[in-house]
Amino acid sequence: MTDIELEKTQLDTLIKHFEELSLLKKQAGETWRAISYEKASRTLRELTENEHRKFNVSTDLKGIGKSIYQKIEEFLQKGNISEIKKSRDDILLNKDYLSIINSFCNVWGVGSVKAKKLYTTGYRSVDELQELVLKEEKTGEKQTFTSAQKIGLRYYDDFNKRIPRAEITRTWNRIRDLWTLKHGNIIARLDICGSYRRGLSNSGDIDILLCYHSTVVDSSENKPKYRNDWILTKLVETLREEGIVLEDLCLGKHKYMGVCKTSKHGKNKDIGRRLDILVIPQEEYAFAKLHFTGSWEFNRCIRQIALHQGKTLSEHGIKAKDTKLNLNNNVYNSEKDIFDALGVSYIPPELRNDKVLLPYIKS
Ligand code: DCP
Ligand code: MG
Ligand code: MN
Repeated sequence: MTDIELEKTQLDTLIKHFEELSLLKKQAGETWRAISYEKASRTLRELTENEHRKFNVSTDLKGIGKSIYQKIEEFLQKGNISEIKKSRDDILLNKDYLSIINSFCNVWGVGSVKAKKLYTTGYRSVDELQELVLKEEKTGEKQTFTSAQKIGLRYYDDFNKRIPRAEITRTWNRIRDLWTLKHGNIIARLDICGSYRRGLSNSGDIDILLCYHSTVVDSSENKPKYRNDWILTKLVETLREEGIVLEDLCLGKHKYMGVCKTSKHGKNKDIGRRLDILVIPQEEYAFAKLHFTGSWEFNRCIRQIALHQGKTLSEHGIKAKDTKLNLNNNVYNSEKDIFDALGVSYIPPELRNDKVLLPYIKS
């Protein structure tokens, strides 16, 4: 290998190049490469202090191995290092890739596996996916999407619009009145949870939680007459008849997810809104209410506090961590009962953010 002798200005440019390479590799998540370019640039900077700027690959310079040496040679021959352009392009490509995958995952019902598959097939925008659905429906070709995903695509823009608080209140009053009119007062407890209950001025969806009077008994069978799934099915049926529910995304025994229309008039009358309804057994109600009020980060913290005390907290109840024994034997009627059991003073919904429980976690 020939000796390399560098002018001061060349050395300065090279240092800049290796610094940039280090940064690019860091951005690409290639930590080790980033460190090795950083080392090289540091060594070259030290070299500027020396009289001798001559070295070759066998010179024992810290951080300058064969691959760095080759890049220096390339720089001296061509005036640039091709790896820099390649790394810049990679980063740009990766950025596009991530933002496309993100937008696909933002379609209701599309997860990361499906999103990646769509990308690999060549789709690059939600618009293209929407066109694909239309084409497949027209030609009767094989279907790329489930029926829920198709709804997700049809309402893509709508689902990304926040729902004003007053619109949720109004919708809920309508739902409650309709239900009472048809089925009487069999619902024992009911709350709008999620961000609405936390006091936000607008929400991503409408989260309704309810439970029925478990004391209502069918005299012929001596069993609770109104089972969860019966209530849920009936409620959704009523809402569909009234033109409030537009589409179903999924209907389980306890949980319904769908699309509803909240306004008959006004500028929002044509927007499809996401509706979640949960029907919970009365003894689990307080736990479900705490969970579905959130926030997500608050839930994570309060579960961590329970874990430190050897308990696992979920939307169904509280258990001993090791024996898995149910600790719900005392009756937990309200959220306050759960806070009390964990030794945490009651925190109102408006304050249930990611930070409010930190003092309890540190101690
Ligand atoms: N939740 C949770 N973990 C999940 C999903 C939900 O802890 N994987 C809880 C916390 C949420 C609550 O359920 O606050 C309601 O879920 P939403 O997705 O409706 O979230 P928010 O209502 O908080 O926000 P948004 O206004 O976006 O609907
Ligand atoms: Mg919500
Ligand atoms: Mn929800």
